[in-house]
Amino acid sequence: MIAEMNLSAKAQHLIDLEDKHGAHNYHPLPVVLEKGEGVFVWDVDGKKYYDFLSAYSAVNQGHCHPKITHTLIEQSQKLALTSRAFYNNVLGEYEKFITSLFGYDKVLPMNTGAEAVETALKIARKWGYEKKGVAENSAKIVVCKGNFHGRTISIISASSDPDARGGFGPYTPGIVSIPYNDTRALAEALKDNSIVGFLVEPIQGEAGVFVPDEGYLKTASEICKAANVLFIADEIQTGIARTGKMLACDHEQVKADILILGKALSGGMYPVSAVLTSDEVMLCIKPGQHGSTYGGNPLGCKVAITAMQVVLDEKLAENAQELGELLRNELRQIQSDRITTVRGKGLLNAIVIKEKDGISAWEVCLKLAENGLLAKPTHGDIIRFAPPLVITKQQILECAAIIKKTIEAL
Ligand code: IF1
Repeated sequence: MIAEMNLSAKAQHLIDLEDKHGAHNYHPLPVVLEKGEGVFVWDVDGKKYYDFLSAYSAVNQGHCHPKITHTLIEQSQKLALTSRAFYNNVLGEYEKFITSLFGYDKVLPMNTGAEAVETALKIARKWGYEKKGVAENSAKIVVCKGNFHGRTISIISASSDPDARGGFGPYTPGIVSIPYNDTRALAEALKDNSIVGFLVEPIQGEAGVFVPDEGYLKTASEICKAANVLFIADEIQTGIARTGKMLACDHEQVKADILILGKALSGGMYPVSAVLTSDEVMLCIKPGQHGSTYGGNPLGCKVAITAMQVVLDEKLAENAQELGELLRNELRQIQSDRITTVRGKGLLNAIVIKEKDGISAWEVCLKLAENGLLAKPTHGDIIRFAPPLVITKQQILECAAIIKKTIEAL
């Protein structure tokens, strides 16, 4: 067994504070961060790390990107929040920008990812009743086993993870769960005419970066089209250049009927999420039927415009594509029976660790942290590697060397 990390009194004090006063809904690595810049973060003792989690892909643009920080400061000194009771001078500009960028008629702005997913489900149900002619209160949504779409009651009702859903019932009805990466199961499920939407992650993140077979998204979207069912892509984690294209659906030239974005939409600076769709679908929602106090606020809108501009200007999709391939190649060359799988797309990657002598993915992550690289284990044996997309070739090679050294030393 590897001993727990040596913590300074300062770090231990801060961990104790969280432990005593905060809910115990997380089990973090024992690292206390206080500063971030680009691909790096620093702990309270001044130790520097590569961030290979990127706040679960929210900081694709890198920590504290100067342009995004500048926009946040500037707009926060002018006007931060008006609510949607009045118009503001930024929302329209943002709506035009984001709909043009992704090729949709309309956007509905929210804040967190879970809220955007809920919004998409509400829109799909409304569309089902008003346009598809589904009988009142009988609309159903198809989801995939192993999904992760957030933490609300309805979303966890769609989850198959016992931790995520256990003990939180009763559950929201109208959800049908099918295996991921299985177009036959989808075609079968869509024989039910009360199905209004198919909610899917283009790559399952929480499941451990599970990349479906090539053509899965394309075929699934065609099956939906034929059955008059909305294809709803949750690109909260896979979107915004993470997988080597602006959207993971772009790899298969698939255009979702409803696109859900969050996380990196604001470069980690402020919670901004969005639901994009056509006029036909979006206009099923009328005044008073949905909203949010903070959704569409000028501060979030300005931050999102700058965050998206950074992704375009710095060609982050191209960088993710190229350096993702390099990283996977380097990882595959590590000579160790500890790594059983290397998988991913762009800079959304994972390795599967074989547990031996009591050393599991958790201990590997502790060792990686000691060696200056932060990553988080999931499901006991999987480690996600998802650095900010501003990382350079030189840095990727250095990180691959850290990972190699760590694994080979076990
Ligand atoms: C946590 C995972 C990542 C998401 C997709 C919606 C949401 C998420 C595809 C909800 C959020 C997060 C939340 C985070 C852990 C994390 C995660 F491991 F759980 F699966 F990223 F890989 N759709 N994902 O990935 O967005 O409401 O959180 O803004 O701590 O729960 P949110």
